[in-house]
Amino acid sequence: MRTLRLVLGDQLTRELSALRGVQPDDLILMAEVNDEASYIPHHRKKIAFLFSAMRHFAHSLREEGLRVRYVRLDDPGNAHSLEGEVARALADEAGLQRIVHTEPGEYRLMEIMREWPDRFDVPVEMRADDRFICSHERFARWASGKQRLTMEYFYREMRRETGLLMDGDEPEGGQWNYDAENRKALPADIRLPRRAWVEPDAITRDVMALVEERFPDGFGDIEPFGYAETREGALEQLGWFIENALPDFGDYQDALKDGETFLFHSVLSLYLNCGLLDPMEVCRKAERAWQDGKAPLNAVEGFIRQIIGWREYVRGIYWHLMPEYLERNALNAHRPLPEFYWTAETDMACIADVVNTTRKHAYAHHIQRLMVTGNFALLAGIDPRAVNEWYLAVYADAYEWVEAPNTHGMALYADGGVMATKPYAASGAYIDRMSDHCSKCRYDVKAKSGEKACPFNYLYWNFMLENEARLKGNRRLGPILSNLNRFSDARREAIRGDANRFFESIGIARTQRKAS
Ligand code: FAD
Ligand code: DLZ
Ligand code: SF4
Repeated sequence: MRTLRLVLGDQLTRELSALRGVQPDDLILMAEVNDEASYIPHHRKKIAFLFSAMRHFAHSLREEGLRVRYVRLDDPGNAHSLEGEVARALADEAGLQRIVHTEPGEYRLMEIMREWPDRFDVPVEMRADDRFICSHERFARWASGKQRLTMEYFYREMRRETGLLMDGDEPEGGQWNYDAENRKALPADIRLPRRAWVEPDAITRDVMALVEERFPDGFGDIEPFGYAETREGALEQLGWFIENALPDFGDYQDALKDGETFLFHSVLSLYLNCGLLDPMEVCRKAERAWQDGKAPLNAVEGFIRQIIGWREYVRGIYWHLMPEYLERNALNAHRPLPEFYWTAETDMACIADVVNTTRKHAYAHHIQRLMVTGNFALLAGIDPRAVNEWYLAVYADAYEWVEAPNTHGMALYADGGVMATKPYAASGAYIDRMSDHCSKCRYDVKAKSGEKACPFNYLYWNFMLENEARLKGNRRLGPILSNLNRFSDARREAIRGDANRFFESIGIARTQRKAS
């Protein structure tokens, strides 16, 4: 049966379920469309990366002798929606008898695609996305009947099922998790590995010019580029990481350094999420490095946990709880997103550094996302919709299945505690301990109140005051809330005064969080 096979921009693997059984006279459809490129104000490097990776992937399919209909963003006649492009392909080529595609990674697109059997005259087959280790059914089975969906227990099941770092039924080294060893600040004299960036080729250069022309006012730098665009290039990046950064990945996983974003991180999420790398092959290579004595267990276990633990877990949570998940706003947060999330124009050195990095690379590492921009948004009570939109837009690895649980759940506690047992709220002391930002900041991280005080300090207590009633049943916050309970009225007023003055100064005082 001649088949139209649709491949989306984040499905760039020859192993894709939609390509299974492909025949030489089938037609593979790939399309650059405005609906996907503009539904959120994506970072321009994210768009350029994905379009170039799509074009390279289409090229590799053609080299294999397969037929590809590739629609460019500026092609005349582009319908600018995936549905419109499927319709155009069916109209232009007679004899296509069915449509096969792989389920999308975002709920918004799933809702559209679920309608396709009624929209088209030929049968439509939507196949499972089996690039993940844990299927939707497997996750639902794990979640069923549980009061708490604790990542650590999910992760242990994934370890058992994959056999990664297992010695029979027991974890290698006798422990499941070595996180306690993974919270070191960077020594001042540490040598950071220098990354092997990729020179953009002619295809990437074309795409960069297209993005520059079509999105002249969009967020983010296109140059310098530097990311790989093919599976071979992504495999080289993986090899570089395993050799040069994995050994120290564990120790300095949580560290922050002004002007340095990559540190010992892998910078592989953009390749994993668009299909250029497979999660199991990445984990197997890391496991091999430990077996060969090239990387310690705390590093390799920590790295593998991020992939078969966190990555699979957040996808499970997303599909298990959508669409209701994103409607939650458990802390009733309604302030608008400050302008400095886009401009980096703030005196807070830590935030300016993360936003600058984000603008330059469409990348920030986990602690930058969670404990700097995420923590600020949590403390300041920024509306989760605005925060989710920002994270979905600005990172090259961002798709809602992975962005939303991390932002809505982990960073903002907007899901009311599905992902985290307590809000990840932290004062300036945490950032000072893990970074060198504070020594470069105009604010004083030791000062608790007044003009010069680090805003994270009084916003931390203001957050506790605003949410005192909502959080009072949370046992993990017990000691903090009892401390708060002892604050005099004058002290409470001073905290509120500092916070309000600060909100005024950054232009977000207009919507107040409703009292609990
Ligand atoms: P490394 O630190 O080298 O980790 C290795 C791999 O583990 C990553 O490549 C990634 O695939 C996986 N991983 C690590 N942590 C997580 C996590 N919490 N959830 C899922 N996978 C994880 N990750 C995304 O891929 N896309 C997003 O849109 C995204 N949004 C985030 C938003 C917020 C507010 C926060 C706190 C985290 C977010 N993350 C997201 C998770 C994490 O920050 C990134 O995966 C990581 O920073 C990517 O950089 P890396 O490849 O160098 O990761
Ligand atoms: C992110 C993205 C962008 C910017 N552009 C396209 C596109 O033009 N065509 C396409 O097929 N996919 C694109 N994508 C990825 C999709 O948005 C992604 O497949 C869905 O969000 C589901 O995860
Ligand atoms: Fe950030 Fe406060 Fe440190 Fe400045 S003093 S860098 S605002 S934590």
